[in-house]
Amino acid sequence: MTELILALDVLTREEAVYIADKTAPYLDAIKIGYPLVLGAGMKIVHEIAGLGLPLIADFKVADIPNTNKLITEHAFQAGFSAIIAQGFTGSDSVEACVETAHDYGGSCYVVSEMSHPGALEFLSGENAARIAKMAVECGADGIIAPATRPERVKALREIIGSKKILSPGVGAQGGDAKEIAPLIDGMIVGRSIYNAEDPAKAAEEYSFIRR
Ligand code: O7M
Repeated sequence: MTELILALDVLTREEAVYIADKTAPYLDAIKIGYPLVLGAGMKIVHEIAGLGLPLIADFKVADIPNTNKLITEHAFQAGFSAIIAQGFTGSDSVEACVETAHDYGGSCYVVSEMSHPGALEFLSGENAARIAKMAVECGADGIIAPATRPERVKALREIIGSKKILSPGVGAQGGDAKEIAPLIDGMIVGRSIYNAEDPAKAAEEYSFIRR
């Protein structure tokens, strides 16, 4: 079974509450990041948490260890149950997020390789592999890897074993849900659900990955 994670990148409280409410029956978790938090404020986290789904903080935390710790504490106090950190900052920064997340009984995922074309300029191949290995050594719960490049997901799986892979890039970015689903633990989907005329129906169409 692969989990379906909605990337709730809408900009207002009203849209967020409407879409989260309609799609919740088809979801395993909701990912909230800068677009919504900057648009609606952190109080939206508490409101969406009321639906009872796990909330993943996509702040791609990428700072020195102390700042990473402060950001992670803030996220868990706001109601998130997982946080996403960048891995390129190095093991001490990643450890700060992992340890803080675990102190709160939550999870931490580390971005190893991104899904967009520009990701190939600096953070793919050998560097992505090194980040994935480091994420495992730091005790992270899993990594973020690109649904747009299934062959890279397979290569990163070899490195991380049974740790989780959460994977964005299907739909709007061109990744194929059927192809990527068997390779990953969680599929992150944004625009092809929240921009659909009927977001609930669009989310339901991904239900085959959850069986
Ligand atoms: O389905 P989309 O393209 O509308 O949305 C994808 C979501 O995944 C969106 O929230 C992106 O910020 C995020 N994402 C990527 O698209 N690519 C990545 O490499 C990494 C992420 C992500 O979630 O990182 C944690």
